[in-house]
Amino acid sequence: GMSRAVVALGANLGDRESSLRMAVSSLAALPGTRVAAYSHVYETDPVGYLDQPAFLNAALLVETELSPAALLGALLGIEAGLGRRRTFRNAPRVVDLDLLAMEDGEGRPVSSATAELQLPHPRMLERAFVLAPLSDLFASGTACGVPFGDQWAAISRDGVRFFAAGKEFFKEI
Ligand code: PH2
Ligand code: MG
Ligand code: MG
Repeated sequence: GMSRAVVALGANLGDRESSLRMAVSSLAALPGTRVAAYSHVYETDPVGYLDQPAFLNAALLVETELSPAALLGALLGIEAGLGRRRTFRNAPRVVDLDLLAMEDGEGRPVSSATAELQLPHPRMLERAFVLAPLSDLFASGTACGVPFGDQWAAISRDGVRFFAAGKEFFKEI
């Protein structure tokens, strides 16, 4: 069957809204892939490198026949196609598409520890700008085998502001 994947989106350069929408429509157009659910959109203060504009962040639940490596390659291709230039760690970006967690076709969580791909994403539980959209997607508090609900209840939500309802924001794609 199809694998399930959780993808986090971020944008803080140029037309952030357009970049998020174009990234989602590009993802939905990948072979053997559909967007099963999208979160609300949040405006978030930068974390890690502070001297940069606010981000828009969201997350998607994706169903795909692609392998984890192929999906990661496709995400990097979409980033590059939308004009992402890689400079330094945590630098401002037109769009960032992070593969957070994945399940194989039998619903088993995928783990990976290669240089190219770490699954689950090693920092996903540290960031309220990731956990807020995850909590929209997974009322159970577990995302493709990764429990995050306790951490979402405990983490500071400072710097994470509701921006738009996902249903409205992504309806034109
Ligand atoms: N992404 C980063 C570093 N810092 N801060 C916010 N608010 N949102 C992000 O998506 C983000 C960040 C590295 O990918
Ligand atoms: Mg990234
Ligand atoms: Mg990132």
